[in-house]
Amino acid sequence: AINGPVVVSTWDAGLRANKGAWEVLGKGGSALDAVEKGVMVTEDEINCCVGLGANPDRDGIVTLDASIMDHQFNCGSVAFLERIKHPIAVARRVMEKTPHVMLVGSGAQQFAVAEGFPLEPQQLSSEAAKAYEEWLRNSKYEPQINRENQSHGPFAPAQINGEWNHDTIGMVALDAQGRLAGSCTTSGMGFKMRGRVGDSPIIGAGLYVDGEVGACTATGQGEDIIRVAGSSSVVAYMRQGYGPEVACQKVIERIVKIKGEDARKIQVAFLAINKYGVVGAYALHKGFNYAIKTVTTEKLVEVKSWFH
Ligand code: SD4
Repeated sequence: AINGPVVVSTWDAGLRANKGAWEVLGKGGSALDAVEKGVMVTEDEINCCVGLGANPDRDGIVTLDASIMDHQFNCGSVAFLERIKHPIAVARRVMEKTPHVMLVGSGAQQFAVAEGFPLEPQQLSSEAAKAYEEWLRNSKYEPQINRENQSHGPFAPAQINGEWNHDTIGMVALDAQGRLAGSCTTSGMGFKMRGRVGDSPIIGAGLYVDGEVGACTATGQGEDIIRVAGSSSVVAYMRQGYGPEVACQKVIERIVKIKGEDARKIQVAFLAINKYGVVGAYALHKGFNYAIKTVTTEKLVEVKSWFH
């Protein structure tokens, strides 16, 4: 039996995003439409890490990454995209209207404009302008190549009140007809090097969907999600028969093994759903949560972690 429809998405902002997705799922719509509409809610909000209101790169420019995938291995993504409000919608157009999977930078922007997406002014939100100013004051205006310094440097995931905090939104859903889909959208790490691309727009890293098996999305330190082909690896474990939570845990354990002591300085979390609508997640550090919405529930769930 299929427990659909179900939608889950990363972090607290996921509660509002799930409502957006439910406008589609609740009416019997497709998981693909739902995951696009859902994360557009977050792209419209002022948020540290999603959409045009988010934190800029170290040169003061907001650059956005997004990806989308359906149950039949169709996928599309954009990276290093500037001045477009809804990167997720552009990613879907890449999927549906081009022979390609991924467009980046000025080419992605050119495609978006040709598709009728308005070119927004290049202007930081007042929240981001303030954060950028503070960052400029306290941080050396240079890339930090020393791993030791990464937890304090510009590539650091935000640690707020001692809790690891990110706001990339990743969403995976199962519709009433049993179709899976996923989406992921972000401004990436705050104050990143210009041109830096994280895991979120990389199919198999920030997002992966196998319609016969399950779907997974990731949040956290993108570099360490990419090097283990994170979401794809989680789906591979589900294909071997592991449940979503154990599948997520196994890939977190692989990161722990690879990173050693450095694993203490980064956050990574995976959120997965299988084709039966069973949801599971696992994080490197405590503090990660996801939002779930079904016909009967709507809540935030605290996720188990490797470090406590
Ligand atoms: C990235 N995974 O670009 C994203 C960052 C993130 O909340 O999750 N931020 O590496």
